[in-house]
Amino acid sequence: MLKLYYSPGACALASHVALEESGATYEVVRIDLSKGEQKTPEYLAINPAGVTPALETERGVITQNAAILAFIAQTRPQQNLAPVGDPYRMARFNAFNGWLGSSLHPALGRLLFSRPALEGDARAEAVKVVLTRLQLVEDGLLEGTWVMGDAYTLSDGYLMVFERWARLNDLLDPTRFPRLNSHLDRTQERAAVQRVLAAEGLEAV
Ligand SMILES: N[C@@H](CCC(=O)N[C@@H](CS)C(=O)NCC(=O)O)C(=O)O
Repeated sequence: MLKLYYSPGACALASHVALEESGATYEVVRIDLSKGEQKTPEYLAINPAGVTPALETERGVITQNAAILAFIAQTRPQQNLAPVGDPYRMARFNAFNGWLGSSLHPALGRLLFSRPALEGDARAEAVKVVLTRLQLVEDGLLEGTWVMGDAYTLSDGYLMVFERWARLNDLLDPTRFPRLNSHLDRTQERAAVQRVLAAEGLEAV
């Protein structure tokens, strides 16, 4: 059976939502980042990078949200969770998810999770980078009401993770980011998302 290693509210939420949306049978293992459980020898044997998510499959472990999302969508094509039958559109799906993992996530991570916390000019610069990247999604990267246009895909659950972090930290001004705010609200209304939030002990924000 598929087994997801996740940390509540962290970026693994995207993979957790993807599994729930897919209807797959899966189990979850909670890794408490605040206790350093991601660095134990047992977990490093699963993901040597010492981060969540990691998805155990019958063929081995997959890491990186972007790869896990593509795997889930491609192994359950009947669920229409990504444009799996169209190489060009699938590349666009992968590109968006790759950008989240390599650009928006690191920018937010630096601002919100640096220890010691950023202060002064360093913090102001980090805020500027985050807002610039959020603006890029607001103005150009959303193809429609959903990331890929008219239909929900697993990219939407992934984007939701960072919209949640942004809203929780007063970075998602509704006047500046109306599309992102509406996208976050609509995504959190989905039944599968609500089930996952409850399972992780979270609430819609
Ligand atoms: N690009 C990776 C990022 C993974 C990542 O950085 N996960 C964070 C949580 S959001 C983590 O486990 N951090 C623990 C640590 O760095 O010790 C992905 O999407 O899977």
